[in-house]
Amino acid sequence: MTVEVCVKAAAGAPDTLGDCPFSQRVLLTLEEKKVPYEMKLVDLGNKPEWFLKISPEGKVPVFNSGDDKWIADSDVITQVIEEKFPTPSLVTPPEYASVGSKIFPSFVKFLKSKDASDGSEKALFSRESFVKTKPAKEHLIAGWAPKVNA
Ligand SMILES: N[C@@H](CCC(=O)N[C@@H](CS)C(=O)NCC(=O)O)C(=O)O
Repeated sequence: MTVEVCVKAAAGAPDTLGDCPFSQRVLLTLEEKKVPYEMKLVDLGNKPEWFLKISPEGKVPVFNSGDDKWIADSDVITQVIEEKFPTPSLVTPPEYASVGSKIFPSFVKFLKSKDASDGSEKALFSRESFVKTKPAKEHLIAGWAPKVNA
């Protein structure tokens, strides 16, 4: 049984991981739980037939836990991963339910930061799972350019 996940390839570099936050979320979940998986990169600018069969809406990520049933939507996928691979739990304990609302301000701090050494980048991206799954700098945002500029 192989866990498989289709994620976005970088625009113009189909063999390289792209910059889709929904794909990254699923990859981070698998990495944090140390679930072995096979990653399939999908060129969204040139979607292959096999991909459209398992993802009729043409969206990534899609995931299957080894039973060949492909599931779409990162919210649903991360829930299924949590159920199938409960350890370590990534469910937010009730006492930390408000943590999500603190993440946004730290993103804002990072985005507005003019001082690369103020620790805001490190605070967000120093986890091993982030380092392992982050797209190359040249593919960040650039991958969205055709849509952003459309
Ligand atoms: N609600 C979905 C959104 C997924 C989504 O919009 N993915 C984008 C890439 S980040 C996509 O596949 N877009 C289709 C396209 O660009 O053709 C999720 O949470 O997984």
